[in-house]
Amino acid sequence: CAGGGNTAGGGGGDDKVITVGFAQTGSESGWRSANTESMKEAFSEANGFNLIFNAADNKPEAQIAAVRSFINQGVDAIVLAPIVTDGWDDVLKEAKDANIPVILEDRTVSAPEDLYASWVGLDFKKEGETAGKWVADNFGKTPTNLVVLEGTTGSSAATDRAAGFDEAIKGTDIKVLDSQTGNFTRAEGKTVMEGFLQKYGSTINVLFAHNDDMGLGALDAIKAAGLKPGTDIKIVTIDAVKDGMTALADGEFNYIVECNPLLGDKVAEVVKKVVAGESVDKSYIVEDQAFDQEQAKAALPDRKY
Ligand code: GZL
Repeated sequence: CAGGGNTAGGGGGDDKVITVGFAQTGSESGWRSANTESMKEAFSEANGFNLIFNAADNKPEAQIAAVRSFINQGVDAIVLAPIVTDGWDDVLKEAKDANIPVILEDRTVSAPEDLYASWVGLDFKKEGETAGKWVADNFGKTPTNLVVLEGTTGSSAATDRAAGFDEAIKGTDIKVLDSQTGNFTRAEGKTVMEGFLQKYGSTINVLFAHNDDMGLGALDAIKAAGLKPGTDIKIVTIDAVKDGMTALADGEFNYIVECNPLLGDKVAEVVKKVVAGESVDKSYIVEDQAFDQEQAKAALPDRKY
């Protein structure tokens, strides 16, 4: 109705700046850098946010302290990319008691669902299944020795990818020689792969790395051992960041399952709705795809990360 639509009183409405505390895992991988960039772009001042950013250097106790600090600062909302799944109940209860909504992005927590407003993430189990199906389809009918570089122990990404992968290779002729964490980093991926090569040498036929960065670290170890990655040892990874896709296009990797890090816009949309008191879904899953060497060559020029 003409002129009658305005609400009385101060600023209010949707022009209030939303102060958000974002507790990021750290900067362990290329994926994480792309995710952080996406979040900082989405939670910009131009988009109506005041972002307080903390990266916890992959240390769960530091990340819990960061969330507690956001509560003490009285932020309007907290966004959390939890390093590990467990240990969150107490501090999420404190946020709830302080009436500060928590929105999860990327990985998940084991805490009760009523302690967070929503989760924007990816289907890690499906990513693991897709990687496992590729190994089963290509190598499952003959005796094949596999080693695994696992992600951060206790993270939902590592746990769920392992579960999906293991299910997909069940009943095949694939033998898991060894499986250890490389903590999603290049450096640790290289070190663990060096250990695998010392122990199993050229009997290793396939490497499954839970992310590109550990696979990229393993490339150095494989070459130092006089073996040709992508040929002597087939490599399948997850993420599809630029360096991984380049290794795939160059024939050093054989298959990559994407894990989209560009979650910022969706998370910002959910935060605005939650702060405005609107209802949101408990979870939003972002779609992934997968690439072989030819598909990587075609996709690389247009990749955003
Ligand atoms: C997946 C994310 C993982 C990536 C790694 O969503 O949590 O953590 O696969 C990153 O590269 O370190």
